[in-house]
Amino acid sequence: MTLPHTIIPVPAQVELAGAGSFAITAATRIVVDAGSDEAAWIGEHLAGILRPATGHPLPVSADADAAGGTIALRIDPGNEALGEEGYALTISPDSVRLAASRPAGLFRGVQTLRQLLPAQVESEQSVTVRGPWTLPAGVIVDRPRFAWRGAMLDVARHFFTVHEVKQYIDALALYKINVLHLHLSDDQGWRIEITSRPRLAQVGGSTQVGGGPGGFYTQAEYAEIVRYAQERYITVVPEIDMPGHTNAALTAYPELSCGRRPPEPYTGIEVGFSALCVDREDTYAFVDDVIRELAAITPGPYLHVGGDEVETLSHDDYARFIERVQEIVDRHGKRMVGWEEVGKAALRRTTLVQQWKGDSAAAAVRHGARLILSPASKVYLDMKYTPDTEIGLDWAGLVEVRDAYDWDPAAFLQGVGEADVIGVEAPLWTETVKNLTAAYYLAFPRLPAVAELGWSPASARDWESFRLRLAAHAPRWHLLGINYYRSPQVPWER
Ligand code: TNX
Repeated sequence: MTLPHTIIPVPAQVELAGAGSFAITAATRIVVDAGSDEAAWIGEHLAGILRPATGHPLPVSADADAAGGTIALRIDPGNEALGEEGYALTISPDSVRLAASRPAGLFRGVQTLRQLLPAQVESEQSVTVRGPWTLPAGVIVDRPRFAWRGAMLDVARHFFTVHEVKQYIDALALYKINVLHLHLSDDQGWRIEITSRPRLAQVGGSTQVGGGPGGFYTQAEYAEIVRYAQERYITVVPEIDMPGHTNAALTAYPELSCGRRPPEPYTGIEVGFSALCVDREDTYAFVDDVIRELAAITPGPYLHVGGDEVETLSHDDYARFIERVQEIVDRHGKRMVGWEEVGKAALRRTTLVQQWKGDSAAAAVRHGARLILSPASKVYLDMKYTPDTEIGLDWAGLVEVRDAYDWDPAAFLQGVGEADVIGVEAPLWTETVKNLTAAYYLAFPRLPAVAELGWSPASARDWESFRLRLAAHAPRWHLLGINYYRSPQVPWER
């Protein structure tokens, strides 16, 4: 079977007619709309991808007319049908035109263009011998099925540096993921500086699973991650997990614990034992300090407050706590996101509920909340692929590539349809994940599977086609330094 293309996620509409191709040569220019900083940045981003491997200069300029030999990037707000992130890519032998109604769509389209070129385009060295750098003539019109296509990285169990997070963001961008959920606090570590509560990072940040040194982001470093993600049209959603998963915070401020358990640094991987003292007013002053500072440094509309796995509180105490936190998040101008347990509380219609283990999230839908689907048995990237996988957990089962790919978010939960689902997200919990190499091994190839699940129309998705396209991405990952699991379900190319 020869594939017409190997694009992941598969576009909504593709017509590659076979009528010739456009060659990127020493004379090719990139032209962008005059007066648009974002288009100029996206043009430079494209040039930055193409220049090293092709060795061509590829100047970016704001010329009005796109003559022959140009790749034109155009933002046309009139093109409403393309929505926030859609794009239309038209390739003919003498020019390439990429049009979108919003800059985010242009950026997504650039990733498609990138994937239409040979994998060697990802090389950092000129490999002109691998040319010609041709794009097949045709038309691609594409837009996402779901608005939320997320990846979560747990930087609490093991700390990841700013540089490592940026590398993960680069991998997300290639697959049109648009949300990076950062799990910033847990029993084993607190990872964000809160200036009004300095001990959180200083004391709570000094541990991690296995006893390593931990670490935290200063607010400036966090802002740097947010900016890097924003440049790739990825929204950062920070999570401070509460009222459970708070042992690290309690080691910093023991008075918040009601003396429930003497807070000692924790470097194991059990869950469910810690909780903030929900009936003390001090606790809400603490929550307000944290949420206020986090809201101020987070341009995106969402703050995730966790809410999972609290085994030490009554149903009512838990629900009251979540309702007060929801009010605080609202007061600081953000929308709350919580793990499915928050459905025990009275939720606002603007709140998002993240399903992960069961069907309790379906109840939240009846109250008007929308769901992010992250079923552990399908998309938890920390689950082992097979019994032999050297890292990862298996409490939700083994998750091979096909398991991650072959399901439909709009048919997964009883009573939860397409309109109730804002999208899908693939969490990577890091109890067993010490570094980026290990993170990539678990994320690839399941993350591209989830990316396609979230972006592509159900009618365009097909396991047989996906596994062949996936196979063609391996050479790209080799050049990008992305480690991956060579699943026997995929006929990998060298
Ligand atoms: C469950 S998923 C958790 C996490 C663990 C994960 C390990 C969720 C909301 N809570 O605390 O890291 O399982 O797979």
